[in-house]
Amino acid sequence: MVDRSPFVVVANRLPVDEVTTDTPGGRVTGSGDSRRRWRRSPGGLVTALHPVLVERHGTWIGWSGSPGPAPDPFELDGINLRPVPLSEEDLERYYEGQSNATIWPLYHDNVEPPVFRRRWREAYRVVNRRYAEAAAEVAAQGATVWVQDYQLQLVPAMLRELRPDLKIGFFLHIPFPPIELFMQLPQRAEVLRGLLGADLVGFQQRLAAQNFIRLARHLLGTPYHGNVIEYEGRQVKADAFPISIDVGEMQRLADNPLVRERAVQIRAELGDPKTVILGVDRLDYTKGIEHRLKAYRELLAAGRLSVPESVMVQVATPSRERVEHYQALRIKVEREVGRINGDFGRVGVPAVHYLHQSYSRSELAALYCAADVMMVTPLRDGMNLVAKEYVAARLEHGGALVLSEFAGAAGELRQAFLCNPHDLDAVKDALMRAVTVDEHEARRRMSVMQRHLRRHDVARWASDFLTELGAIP
Ligand code: ADQ
Repeated sequence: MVDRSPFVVVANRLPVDEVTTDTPGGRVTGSGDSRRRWRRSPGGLVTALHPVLVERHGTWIGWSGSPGPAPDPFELDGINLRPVPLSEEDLERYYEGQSNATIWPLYHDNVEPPVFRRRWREAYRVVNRRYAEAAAEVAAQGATVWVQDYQLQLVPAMLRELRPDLKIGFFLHIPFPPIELFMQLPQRAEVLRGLLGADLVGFQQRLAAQNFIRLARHLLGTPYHGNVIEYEGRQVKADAFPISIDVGEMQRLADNPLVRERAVQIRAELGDPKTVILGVDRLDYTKGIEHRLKAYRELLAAGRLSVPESVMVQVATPSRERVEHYQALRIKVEREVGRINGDFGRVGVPAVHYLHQSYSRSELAALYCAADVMMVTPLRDGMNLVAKEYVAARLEHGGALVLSEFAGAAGELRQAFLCNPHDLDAVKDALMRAVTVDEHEARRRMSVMQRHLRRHDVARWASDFLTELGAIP
């Protein structure tokens, strides 16, 4: 039994991965048949929250990553972990269905049509209640509970009903849509009331917080002043907390001689081209991968870029592979890659290197170091950490970032080559400006963005949110 905690994080996933017997490393937990090995998963969120969790004897509630009964609660690296069980059916309906085929596209400007299913909605409700009950069980009297992201929007209200003594924060990692789009959601009032169960609702951008405040007024008639909503005799604050990365970690990696050596090796393996253009994304239709490839193809066709002087590397991390939209996207992207290589590649010299794989942090850092131009062109993105990682990894190297105006990161990384990803000519122009920028100008832009990131890393994001939550009476 896990002790009651004064600080609790609730997220869809636990920040750990189970290690199989043939993988080295990992800590053993439990005893007898229940002995399992776990390793902390890499990621900014856990890095940022780890010190707070350790200091406050915190507990993290989430799914372990394997369907079926949940493992017993355990401790790893000073954090208490409380697994929540998800069955195959929960995964299909709550996670792949309602979270990733309904809410995800709807909150990303409907870039793919959302699918609405009553049984998914019901599963979302049931699973959200399970997380809320787990939080109610482990939270100490008057504890702070921080709920994360779009999979768990009903948890704040459910938890408040069970435990009115708690201080509840919620952070949405993805965009929050304008009223007209949100109104399509069949569960709209329930989701809105779910979020209003929190004391503080955090968003990536100010515009998203404003969308939320206006929506509450439109749908429930709640009065507000500034960014505080009056709801059922309580005050709910909505504010922007742009998330960031562990800047120090990325800079240390980029400074590591082995990583630098690997970057040189990558360039050599690519045939030492003049310009390496890089894309790193989850294979997701919001990331604008197809648009980017098309822009590159048109530049090659027009002779504004040529192979082998320039080469593109597109890393597309496998993601949500059982969801239909994602299967269709993979086919489209791979067809486009094939077309470009068919038209512009030569034997042993492809125009696009396409990698549908996951990489270690150090290999990613080496790719960032090897790239002259980084293309981050999502059609809509809450923040986009890849853009920030590239900037942090560049140290003194210069390099250029092409960045979509529709990524939250565009609000901060103003020295990037900004573009509207829906406007192919604008993407092509931004890419050409990035390819041809002189070194001095590139360094100047990069150093302004680096300075911003050094002052706004993920630890500051977490502390800003928790300080504001703590200040709410
Ligand atoms: P994501 O949509 O997953 O996050 P992003 O912010 O770019 O997008 O984060 C992706 C992370 O995965 C980065 O840290 C990146 O390094 C890593 N990654 C990508 N490809 C990889 C690969 N092949 N191998 C290993 N690691 C890889 C959601 C929202 C974003 C928001 C974040 C955080 O959609 O808008 O920025 O949450 O709030």
